[in-house]
Amino acid sequence: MFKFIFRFITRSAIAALCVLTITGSVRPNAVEQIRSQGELIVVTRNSPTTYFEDNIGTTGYEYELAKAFADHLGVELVIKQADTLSELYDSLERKQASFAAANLTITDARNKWVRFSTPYMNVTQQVVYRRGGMKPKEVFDLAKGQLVIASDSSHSEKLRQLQNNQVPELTWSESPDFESVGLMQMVATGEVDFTVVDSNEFEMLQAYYPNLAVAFDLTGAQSLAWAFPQSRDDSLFRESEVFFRNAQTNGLLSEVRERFYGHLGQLNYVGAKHFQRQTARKLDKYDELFQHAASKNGLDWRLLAAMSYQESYWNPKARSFTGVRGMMMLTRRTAKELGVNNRLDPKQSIDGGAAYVAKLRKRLPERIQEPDRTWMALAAYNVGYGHLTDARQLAIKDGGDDTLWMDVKDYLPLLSQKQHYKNTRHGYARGNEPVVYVQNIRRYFDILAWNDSPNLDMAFDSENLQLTADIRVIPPRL
Ligand code: BLG
Repeated sequence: MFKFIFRFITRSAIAALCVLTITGSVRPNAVEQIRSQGELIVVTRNSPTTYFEDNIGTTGYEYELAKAFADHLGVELVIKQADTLSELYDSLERKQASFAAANLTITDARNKWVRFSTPYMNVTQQVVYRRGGMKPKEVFDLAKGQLVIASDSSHSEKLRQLQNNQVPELTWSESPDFESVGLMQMVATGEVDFTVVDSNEFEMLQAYYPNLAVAFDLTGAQSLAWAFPQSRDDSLFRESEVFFRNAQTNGLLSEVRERFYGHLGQLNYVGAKHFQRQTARKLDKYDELFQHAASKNGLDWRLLAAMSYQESYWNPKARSFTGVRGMMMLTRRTAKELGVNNRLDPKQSIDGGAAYVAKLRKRLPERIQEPDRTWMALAAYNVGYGHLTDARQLAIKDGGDDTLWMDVKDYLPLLSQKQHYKNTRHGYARGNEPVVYVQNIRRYFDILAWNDSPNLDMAFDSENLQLTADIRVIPPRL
């Protein structure tokens, strides 16, 4: 009898196992499903550090990285936009997206319910205050002013930890509707005293809000990563590990980082403040000239405006010691070549400068792709095409990649050192200048592009930011 029962049980178990194996092998895993649907759905937020649309198209650090992962899988990227962090978590939980790519810090609380990918960037949490306002020196000082942050954020988690363990008097307000741009704007306008944002967000937005500064770091280095919903099927997660491993070795990660963060830090407080003031005062007067010249030459008008600001602070009568003149600072020789007879005439100068940079961009070898192509054309505009070519040659000789601005910008400064320039075709050049030149223009361009961005407009518009949103006050624990 026992024997019979035993046999029955083993047989049933084997049968069940077979059914499981068969159905298991029939049901496609996450990666197979994504491939058969032809799309990867990723949830993110609309912000300068993640994903935004400007007039040229869709971009952002997270967007570019997710796009590269979609390419790796051979599918289209579909972006699902969440307005708040809780909305973002919600769509993860409901599995409406394969993962979240949204400047998310790996934290203990989040680690309990999501699975984080390989980290791709380190940040610190920073306390931001307004210059001339109350400057907190340490966490205890935060209780002296109004501190506002985003709910469900890593910042909220950190403040709660501090309140529980060291600073029970800590109090703050939080709302799901706030994100870093809005919070920094509120501190900048004096509506509130402090906020907490991630260092990469501060770095990116600092030029936009020159009257803001970092009071102190609230944390040490923390990692940003993609968040995958917990699931028994980890095929996509494992594929992301392969992707990140490749992205480390083939340079993709450093390229994307360079593209969005490489030029930051160039603009100091005075520079940013000046840019803001001049934009308000002068840009209206010339924007039509920039737009006209841009459309004639297939360029973005904001690039021309950024160049002209870097060249002359939008002063048509500008002149350098070397006799270079006008809004786009044409040399006498280049002006002649371009048929510009009056360099002090804003229209002639802008049209000439636009035609010249467009020509340089065309002249570069085809294997140099955007945006590096534009950055190199700018460098050539400033230092001369010949010197730029020399720097590219130096990069090649040294095992660098001459199609990447990230590499070429390291070799340009060598053109001022004899041991390097003596072997080049065009010899000595003040090679550091075009590097600073390009970085500044990129910075100005970012600011002008954000001013113009249909999506980010809302966030930058102070009328949309009021402390009437869904605010929760976190009281002290005394
Ligand atoms: C650029 C020319 C390039 C020229 C290089 O100089 O001027 N660009 C324009 O005229 C638009 O054509 O290249 S070359 O023709 O191949 O030799 C090199 O000679 C201008 C630069 C020079 C710079 N600003 C546009 O960026 C300038 O004004 N330097 C002077 C600085 S200082 O204040 O006098 O020290």
